[in-house]
Amino acid sequence: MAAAIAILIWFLAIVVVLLFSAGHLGSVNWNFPELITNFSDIDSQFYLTLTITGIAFLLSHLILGYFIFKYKDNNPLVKYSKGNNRLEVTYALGVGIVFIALAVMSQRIWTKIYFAQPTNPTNVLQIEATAEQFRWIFRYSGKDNKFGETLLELVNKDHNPLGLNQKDTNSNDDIVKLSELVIPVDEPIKLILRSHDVMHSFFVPNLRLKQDVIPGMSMATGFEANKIGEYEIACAELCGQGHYRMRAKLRVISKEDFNNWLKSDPPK
Ligand SMILES: [Cu+2]
Repeated sequence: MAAAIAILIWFLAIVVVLLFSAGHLGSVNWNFPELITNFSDIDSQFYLTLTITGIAFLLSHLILGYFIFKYKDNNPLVKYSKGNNRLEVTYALGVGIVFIALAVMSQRIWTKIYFAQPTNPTNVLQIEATAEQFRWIFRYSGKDNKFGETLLELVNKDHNPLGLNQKDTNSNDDIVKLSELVIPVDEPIKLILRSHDVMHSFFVPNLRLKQDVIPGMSMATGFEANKIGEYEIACAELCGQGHYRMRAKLRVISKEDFNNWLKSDPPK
């Protein structure tokens, strides 16, 4: 019986490792979705962590099976151990050093992403994304490159979802789009995130970008997409009963198409 358990543990550990390294089974894929930004550090950090924890997982299960096998049938060799301080400290230190090193490395990547964001508004396309239960509303500043005033009392779910003040000349040319974020390819984008109600999270798996949106705060995030196509935007914060349907489309188009798209869309 003990031998069967040992073999089962080895078998399961090896199967799990093989499945993870394959990254897919037939058409079911659990690899990352296609990367559409030049920033690939998150992927390499993820695979580094996965490889280290994978090796630890495989080794510990092989050793576990080995001991079950070795001490099967009440083997008289079994001795009671009262613990070994030196061994325990070595284990704890070893694991601690590996995990702290991984944490420091990922912290550096996070800092790099955070501080690499485009900050100079003159050469960066600024778009505002407002989250509300349960949709995303995107606003472009229009020709003047300035976001106009919004007033809470003017908010109307259907006709004026952001409460644009039409008396403000900066608001007149602002373009508001529901559930579709259109951006030009290979252009730095600064996204200003706001929320109308509760906490949401702006998540684009293909960009490896996830930023919480906090009501009462305006937070900026930056990115650049390098591949034309359509991608999914999701809300990654459980924000209510309709959370599952709070998704939008990210459409990356050529710069020329983008300029035409902006022109073709009359300001509201
Ligand atoms: Cu949400």
